[in-house]
Amino acid sequence: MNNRRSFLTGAGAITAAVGAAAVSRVAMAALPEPVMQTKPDTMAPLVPNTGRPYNPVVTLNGWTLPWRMNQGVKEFHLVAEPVVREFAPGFKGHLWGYNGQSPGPTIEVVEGDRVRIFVTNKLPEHTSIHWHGQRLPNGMDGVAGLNQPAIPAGKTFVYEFVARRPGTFMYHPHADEMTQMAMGMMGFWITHPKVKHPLIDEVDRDFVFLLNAYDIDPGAYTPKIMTMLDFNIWSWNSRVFPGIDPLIVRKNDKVRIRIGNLTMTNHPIHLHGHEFLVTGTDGGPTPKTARQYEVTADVAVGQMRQIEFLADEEGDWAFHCHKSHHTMNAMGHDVPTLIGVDHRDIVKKITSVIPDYMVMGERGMADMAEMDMPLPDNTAKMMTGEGPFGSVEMGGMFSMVKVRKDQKPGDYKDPGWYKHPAGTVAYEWTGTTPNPARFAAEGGQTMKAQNMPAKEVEVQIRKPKIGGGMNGMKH
Ligand SMILES: [Cu+2]
Repeated sequence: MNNRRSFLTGAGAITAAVGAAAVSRVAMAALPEPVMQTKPDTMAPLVPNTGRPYNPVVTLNGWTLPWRMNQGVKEFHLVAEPVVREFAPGFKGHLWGYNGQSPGPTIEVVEGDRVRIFVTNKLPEHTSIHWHGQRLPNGMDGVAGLNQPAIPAGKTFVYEFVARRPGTFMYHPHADEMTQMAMGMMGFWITHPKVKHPLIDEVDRDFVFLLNAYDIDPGAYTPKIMTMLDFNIWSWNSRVFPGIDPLIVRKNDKVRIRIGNLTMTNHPIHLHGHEFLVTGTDGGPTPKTARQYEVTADVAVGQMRQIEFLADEEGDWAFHCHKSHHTMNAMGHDVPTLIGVDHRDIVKKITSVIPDYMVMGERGMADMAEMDMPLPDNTAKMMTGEGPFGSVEMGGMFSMVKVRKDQKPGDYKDPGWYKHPAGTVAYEWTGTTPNPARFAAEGGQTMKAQNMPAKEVEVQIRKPKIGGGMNGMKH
C-alpha cells in the first residue's frame, strides 16, 4: 500500500471524470469536479490539507472522497452510477455505486463543518441519498417522496447541512432502496470530533468498512435484486476473501475499527488474539461504564459498531464474521450433508454417464479448497486463500489483523506472513496414542473407524418430495 500513498497528488489511480452528457455542461462547471476511483485497493489515509485538522481513517479496499473548500463550506461531489467492482481477483460484479466504486468513497468531516454534497445521478432510474444517523434539517434527510422529490436520472441535487455530532455514519439511497442497495449503493461517513472528546480516544490506526451482501449466480455478473435472505456473496466493502486486504498494525498500536451493516442479517464480527471494547454505536460514543471486553461484536442490520483494542500480540490474527456460511464464497445451499457416506461405487456408475460428475463433501467440505474443479467464468472459489501452512479454507467476510513490532508508524504495507518464533506453532504428535480411558469405560469406541462392512451401515433413505410443496413430508 505504501506505493499508493502519493494518491493525493493524483498519481495514477485517481482521475477526474468529465460529466456525462446527461448532465448539462453549464451545470457541471459550477460543481466540484467529481473525483473517481477505479481500483479496489485500500488507499492511504487522506490527510486533510484544508479545513479543520483530524486523524484520517483507512477505508478497507476503499478510499476517502477529496473535497474543496468554498467560502468556508466543505464541498463534495458524489456521482451515482453503474460500476464494475472486482470482488476478488477473477471475480467481478456489475454493480451500482458512487464515483467509480461500490461502496462509494468514505466522507470525512469534522464536527461543526458545514457540508455541501452535490449528488449527480447517472443511474437509469431516480435515486436519493439518506445520511444514516445524522442530525440534520428534515428536508436534507434524503427519503424520496417524504423529504424531497427523487433525483431524476441525469439530474444533480444538492444536500447541505452542518455535521452536528461526531461519530460514525453511513449513506445510502432512500429511493427504490431494495434495488439500489442490492446493487451496492452505500458508503461510510465519519464526523471527527472538533476538540478532544472525553469518550473518543486518539488512536494510531482507524479502519472502516461496510458489511454488504449480494446474490450473484456462479458465472453471472449482476446481483439478483429480489433476494431477501439467501445471499451467496458475503462481502466487506464489496470484496470477498482473499480479496479483502489485511488490517496492518504496529505492535502496541491503539486500533479502532468501525463496521457498518447494510445487509439483511446480523454479523457477529470476531477478532482473534485480543479483547476489544465497543466504544461507539450509531448513536454516538458509548459511555465508559457501559463498555465491556468482548471478542465478538454482533452488528445488526442498519447498525454501526466501533471497536477498539490494544494490538499487543504479534501475529496474523483472523478477523471474520462468525456465521460460518458468511466466510464462504458463492455456493448452492441445497446440498445434502454427505459426511461419512462412502459413495465411491455410485460415483463410478454416474460418471460412466456424466463424465464431469463430482461428489462433494464425503469427508467434510475442506476438499473443496484444494480441488481444482472447473468453475464457470467469473466465480470466486468457495473456500480459498493460501496461507503459509496451506489453504485457509475461507471466503467472504474474512480478513486478518497483522500485528508486527517492526511495522513503522503509519505504514500500511503488508509485511507478509508472520514468522512464528521456534516452538510456538501447533505440531504433530508422533508418540503413542492410547485410546482415551473414558471411551473404554463406556464400552468401546463411540466413533467407529472407516471402512466398516456395508451390512452395518444404516442408510436413511431420502424420499423424493411428493407433489411439490408438501413440506410436511420431510422428516
Ligand atoms: Cu456474517
